[in-house]
Amino acid sequence: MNINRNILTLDEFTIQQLRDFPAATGELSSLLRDLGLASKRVNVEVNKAGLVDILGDFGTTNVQGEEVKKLDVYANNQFMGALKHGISCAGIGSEELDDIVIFDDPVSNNSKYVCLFDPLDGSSNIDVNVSIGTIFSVYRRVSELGKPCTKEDFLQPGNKQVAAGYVIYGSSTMFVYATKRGVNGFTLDPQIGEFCLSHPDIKCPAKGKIYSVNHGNFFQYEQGVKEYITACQKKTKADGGPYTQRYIGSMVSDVHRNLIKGGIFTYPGTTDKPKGKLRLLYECNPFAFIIEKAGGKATNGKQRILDIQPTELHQRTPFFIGSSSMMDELETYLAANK
Ligand code: P6P
Repeated sequence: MNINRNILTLDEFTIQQLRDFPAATGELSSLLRDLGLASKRVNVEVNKAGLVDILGDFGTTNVQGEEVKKLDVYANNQFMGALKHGISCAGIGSEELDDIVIFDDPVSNNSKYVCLFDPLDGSSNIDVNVSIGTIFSVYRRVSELGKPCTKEDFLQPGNKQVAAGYVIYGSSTMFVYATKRGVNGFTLDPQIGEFCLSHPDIKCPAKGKIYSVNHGNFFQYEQGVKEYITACQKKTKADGGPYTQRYIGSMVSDVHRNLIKGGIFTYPGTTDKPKGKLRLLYECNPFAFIIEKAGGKATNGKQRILDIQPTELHQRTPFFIGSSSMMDELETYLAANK
């Protein structure tokens, strides 16, 4: 029987991974499907945000001290709810919540994984219809199965992640995730309501011509960063340029573009904010895991992001991520100005 199933859905793909790895229990596949379901629910609201009174401030501020938009709260609750009602997650950490949420029920306490997420990154762009995204990170627990998960489960270095990914709510909605076996992208087909494999085995080009930086902070950057940015501006055809500067102000969009086309994204520390703005656990670690599985690099300017030992749930880090050759060139400027 000739079954034309050349376009795999996310669910079919994750289940196929089980076929290829019989030792797998299916818990990770189940967790990824839970995240996919929550993403579809958030996508519906993001796509109609301008039509219903879901815009505007929720009247509170989150742990980051930022205005909380209603969609942030909705997205947070969708991802937390999907994971709590699943069978694979013992607890979560979220940008929107001060502390971890330990699910602490018999099924969850026997679940192997914990998940960290930024439910709606770039939410300040919601009101102006700029692409936004969800970012997630999955760890195998280090705490004892059968008991509630603990803070230590969430404070593992990024090199211990078992999966990481993001959803980009853009001109189309994509679910991109990485495991040790590589990076795969799925585009939502609204006609069937399924994420379909559209970008198999994503690799980040070793070279690129796009650099992403907030030039408004230029004079607050360290010397090596300023010199690298200036070098990007001076690139000619003879040395792999000219480069283009692209900065959307929505990290998921900027990093996704650079992952596909090649490029470098930077959110350096500044004199005002030496640790930068971006969060290690649920923004930088997941993207660092993804980019490395795709052949790129990610550092804090001094060390590999994935080797940083976290100490706090919401800690920030300077962040540089992208094509390997561009990251190598950046590192020469940073090293020359230590
Ligand atoms: P700035 C969005 O608020 C965000 O967290 C990232 O998605 C984005 O890359 C960054 O902040 C933009 O920050 O300071 O350049 O506006």
